[in-house]
Amino acid sequence: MPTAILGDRAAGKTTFIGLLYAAQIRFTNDPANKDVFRFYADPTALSIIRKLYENLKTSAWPDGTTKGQKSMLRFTFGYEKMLHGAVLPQWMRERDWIHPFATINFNVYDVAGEDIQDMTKTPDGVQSKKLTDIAKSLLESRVLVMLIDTSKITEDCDSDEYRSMLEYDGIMATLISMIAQYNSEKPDPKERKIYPVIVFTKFDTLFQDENAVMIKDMEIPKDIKTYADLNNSNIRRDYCEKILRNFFGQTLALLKGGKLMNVSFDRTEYFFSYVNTKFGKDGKAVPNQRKILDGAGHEIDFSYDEYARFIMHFKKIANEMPDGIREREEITVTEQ
Ligand SMILES: Nc1nc2c(ncn2[C@@H]2O[C@H](COP(=O)(O)OP(=O)(O)OP(=O)(O)O)[C@@H](O)[C@H]2O)c(=O)[nH]1
Ligand SMILES: [Mg+2]
Repeated sequence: MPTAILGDRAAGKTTFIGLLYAAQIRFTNDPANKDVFRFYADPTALSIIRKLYENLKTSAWPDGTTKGQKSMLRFTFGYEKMLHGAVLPQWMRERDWIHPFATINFNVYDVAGEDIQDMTKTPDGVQSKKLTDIAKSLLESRVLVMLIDTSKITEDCDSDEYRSMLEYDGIMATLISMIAQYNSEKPDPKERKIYPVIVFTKFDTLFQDENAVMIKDMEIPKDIKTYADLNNSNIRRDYCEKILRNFFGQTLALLKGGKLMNVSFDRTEYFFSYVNTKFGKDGKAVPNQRKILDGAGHEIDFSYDEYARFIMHFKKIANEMPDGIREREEITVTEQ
């Protein structure tokens, strides 16, 4: 399932991928999740992503992604398949599989914000043969992870930030439109299903900033004081749609309208991403680490629960449209 991570310059795309990897590790190794989830990362992905992980664990942000640079990171995610009341296909029954795993190939593209901006600037971008490799990979993606940098949301309509926020709203709307058009040409209706995901990044900056307009002006229910209050999925959806309605109206409208292109858009899911920061040697904010609860050592101080939720969202996709089914025993690792 090709997955594109879309976001403005410095919106936190590469950080998001690094944190997702940290969450994959923690989620897999958590004894409470025994056999719920496993992942495999190919060596090329590991050679890139382990650096990101090392950086975040040692208080460094990832390097900026340069224009034209495209990393494709390949993972396979495996999820224990629930069988209650399910009728197994004949071939699975013949093999006597009692613990099937649904697997999904999670191929994620990380590109520079600049390339994403450029893509949407070509009015004839979709029809023309001039599509860059990067644009093609993004348009082929079935899971669209759109990052919104919450630190850049502003109500000050005379500011430059306001203009760039509007511009980014337009970029996201254009991308959705391009993806709908591109996918509408595929003959198989199953291939035309798109799973949109919106991730609000740098969420730490929102709750720390007293001027965070969303909190004051959006009549957020008074009981929302911490991220934990957003765990309820209805509150979460209302809250996030409100942010979009107020600040990213074009994106929300196009997400709804995309369906008219004969492309099926799954319900948008929302997540929050943050890394808590501390002041580094040069006085700049760097990723913080915290002591592992009930253990030894340190871990990245980030919104792990949100990433665990994201991993479980992929379970839904894997169950709906698995790339493969494997017997659990086949991928059992020997515990040391
Ligand atoms: N406070 C805070 N800052 C963050 C967070 N995530 C990213 N940042 C900051 O945002 C900067 C950009 O993050 P990247 O992940 O490199 O962003 P990107 O979207 O990959 O950027 P390009 O590849 O250059 O388009 C980082 O260097 C950090 O300074 C976060 O969760 N909290
Ligand atoms: Mg980047």
